[in-house]
Amino acid sequence: MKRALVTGATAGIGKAIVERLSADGYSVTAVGRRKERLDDLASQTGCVPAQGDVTDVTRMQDIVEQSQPDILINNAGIGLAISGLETAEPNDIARAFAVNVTAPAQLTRMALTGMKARGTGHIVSIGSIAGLHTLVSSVYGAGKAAIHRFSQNLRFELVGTGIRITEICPGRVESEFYDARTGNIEPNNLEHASFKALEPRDVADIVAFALSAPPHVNIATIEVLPTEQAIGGVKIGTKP
Ligand code: 8X3
Repeated sequence: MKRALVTGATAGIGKAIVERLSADGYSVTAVGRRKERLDDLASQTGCVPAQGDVTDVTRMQDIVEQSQPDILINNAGIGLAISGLETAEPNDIARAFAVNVTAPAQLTRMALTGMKARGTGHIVSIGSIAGLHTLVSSVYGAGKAAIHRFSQNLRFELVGTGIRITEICPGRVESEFYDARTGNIEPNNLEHASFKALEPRDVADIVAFALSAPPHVNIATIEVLPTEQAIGGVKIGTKP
């Protein structure tokens, strides 16, 4: 049975990935900060709950050593400072990069040791269209762009090891990420979509697809949008 480690597992895309991979027969360790939600998820899916903050290197090392993942899903992400640089709290900028960039790099480093020893592994990172295209947020976009380059260059570093690197870049997903009540973002044009956004399980299905490809096939980068979302255009500011 393949072992998967999923971060950001208590809500949204991460929770949907845990549900999907558990149903598909993977042994799943679910990492998140909210213990009650993790316990609920464990009783629903049979996953192993592992409470912790992804920026806590010591705790993450323990979890990786315990779970020995064949598959690492770097899903945990945070929308701090997503509303704009000028209004962002200094600590929010630091936390955004810590969660969205540094933590996936650290976790990947930790997981690679066992994967290399076993000669097989799969790192899946949930990026964003904000990492591929110019969108509203400088800080959030920079973090997701870092994940894009991280994934591309890691593939280069690991060629010849049998380890696959997949990056999935969703557009708008209906999840708590956009819920101002969770404290991630202030209410603005990133609030819940007024159109049919992607559902977390749509992204989980793509993860399952990438994992189920034959070992010689690496689904490298997938960009996925709601049908009613398009990217492009030029913004012109007028200074009086
Ligand atoms: C954020 C994607 O489309 O909501 O990851 O700006 S979008």
